Amino acid sequence: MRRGSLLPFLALLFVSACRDATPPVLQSVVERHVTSVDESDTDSRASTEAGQLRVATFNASLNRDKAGELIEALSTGDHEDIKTVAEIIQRVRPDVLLLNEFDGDNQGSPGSSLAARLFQDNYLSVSQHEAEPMNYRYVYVPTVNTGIASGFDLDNNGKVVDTPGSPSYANDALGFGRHPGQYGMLLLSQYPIAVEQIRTFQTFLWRDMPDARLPDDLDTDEPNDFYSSEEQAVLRLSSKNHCDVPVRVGDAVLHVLIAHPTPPVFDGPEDHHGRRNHDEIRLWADYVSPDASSYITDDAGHAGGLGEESHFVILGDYNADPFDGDSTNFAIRQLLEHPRINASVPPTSEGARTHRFATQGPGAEHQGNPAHDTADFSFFGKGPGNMRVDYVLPSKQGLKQLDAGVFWPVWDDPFAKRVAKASDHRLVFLDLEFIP
Ligand SMILES: [Ca+2]
Ligand SMILES: [Ca+2]
Ligand SMILES: [Ca+2]
Ligand SMILES: [Ca+2]
Repeated sequence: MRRGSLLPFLALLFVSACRDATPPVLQSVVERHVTSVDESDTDSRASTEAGQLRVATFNASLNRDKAGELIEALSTGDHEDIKTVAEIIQRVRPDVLLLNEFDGDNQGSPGSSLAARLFQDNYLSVSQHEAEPMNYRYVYVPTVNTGIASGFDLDNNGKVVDTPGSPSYANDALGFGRHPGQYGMLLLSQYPIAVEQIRTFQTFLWRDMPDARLPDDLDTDEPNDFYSSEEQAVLRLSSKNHCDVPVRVGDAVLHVLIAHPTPPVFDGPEDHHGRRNHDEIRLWADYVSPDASSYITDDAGHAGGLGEESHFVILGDYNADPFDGDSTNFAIRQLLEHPRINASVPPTSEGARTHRFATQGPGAEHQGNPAHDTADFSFFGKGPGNMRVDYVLPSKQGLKQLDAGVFWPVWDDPFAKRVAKASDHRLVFLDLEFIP
């Protein structure tokens, strides 16, 4: 958020009471769960060593259908699935971590939330199964479009639903959510967040993207008219928010680009979710392209994207697999094949590679390498199959990828069943080094 904005997204640092003084430990445990972590490197990795950092994304499935429910679960410190989420984080120990599907609330300090504080104090700060506690010094919780009433019948079911709580309300909201803040985002960092330079793109309208793939009502001659012109005047592109959060690592600045595009499913032949997912991903592809970003306007009214010299990492659940699933035109390839993005070595796990449905049942028709999958969508044999949907994508500029992995234990690992119960997604991490 830039200075001078009138919009209510003011971000302030949330500094936790105590600094994490413990060195990264338990690497041997991490190595049991991931395949691509090089031993010598992880042994020498120190989270605060100049120039190196571990960056991760994790859809932790900490969303609840009623406002206040997550706060309730976080208040006790003894919720089993949340303890598992905290343990995963304590074992991987990312320096910068995005959590997707972490419900937001307006009961915390600006730029944070009560849920974020309770998660830190009651779960991350507490040793889970003897893992070392983790104290993140810096927090950013953006406001999100999910669960904000649009005032229109966006799902065309004949009713404008503006009372929170129901799926019909969620479908008419600016982003799918039964209450404001559902499926929100939480960014945690050991490095200072340059709060004054945060840029958010929550209010950017879909129709303001050149050649937007606005869906079409196939029964009319008019093109791209699934949403009326009145609806297009309020319909935001981002289903949650897109945020450029600069993090200071020594003398360098790392632009952490966070988002969570809508799933490309639950729609009809007009493909309205698929098209939105595609264009939400495109926003970042354009944002890191100096010759394509001039149309992008942030919530403070400033236009343009990142310059060629910027260091960035794109984080989040993008709900799109490069080879399988329902995404429109394999939308994630806009990022994976982008000339400024280094996607050369996908994170892998032994757990995904050896998953029961990796290559049979739901996975039988998949084209993608099952070892690259990051989410368990096999649903005991009845789902679309495991997918690669969660990404940590660094810029080629200024960053070298050292190691990468997906925290997906093999099934006979004692931790595997708890991990599978806590979330359908797995944590994805990359170790990065700043290079001249
Ligand atoms: Ca409706
Ligand atoms: Ca409508
Ligand atoms: Ca039409
Ligand atoms: Ca797959």
